[in-house]
Amino acid sequence: MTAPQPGAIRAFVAFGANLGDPAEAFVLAQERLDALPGTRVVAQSALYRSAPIGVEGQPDYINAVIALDTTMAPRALLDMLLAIEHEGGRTRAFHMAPRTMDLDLLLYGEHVIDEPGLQVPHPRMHLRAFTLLPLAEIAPDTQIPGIGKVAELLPTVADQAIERIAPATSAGRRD
Ligand code: PH2
Ligand code: MG
Ligand code: MG
Repeated sequence: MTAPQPGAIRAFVAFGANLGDPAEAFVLAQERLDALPGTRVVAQSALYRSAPIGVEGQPDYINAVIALDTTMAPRALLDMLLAIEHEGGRTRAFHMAPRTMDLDLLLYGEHVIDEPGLQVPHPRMHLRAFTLLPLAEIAPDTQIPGIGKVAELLPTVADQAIERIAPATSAGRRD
């Protein structure tokens, strides 16, 4: 992947869905992210299917990772992720409820942030094949601050079943 635009931060967002039409939700997420102020979607992984981790008896998840260049502050970006989830039909019936769209901020450059509701790097991203595989597909050399390089972490999640199902549909550009 190319270097971030001057003045912008390269951020990575995890997409997850196990309700409704995940492929459609993924396109909506990319369109809305690309339309944020000072923000461009610069890459997206294929879609990946895996069994839900941490919860039983739910449909499989469809996961992917989106790379952004943004001048938005991390908290403002997080607020926008929640707004896009809402537009994508996200409800919060209970903890770990099936969802039409989950957007998690994985990385914001090499910044380390630990605030209520905003932890970057995402504290479990390096433990999950459903974040590491799509991230490795688009940015294998990325450093997870305090953890290591994405490509070098892949063997540690090799026991987690995950299937790459389709190249992503790019949302396209408005300009
Ligand atoms: N998200 C969760 C809990 N478990 N499992 C998979 N496979 N994919 C997810 O995105 C996921 C999960 C909470 O956000
Ligand atoms: Mg979330
Ligand atoms: Mg999540």
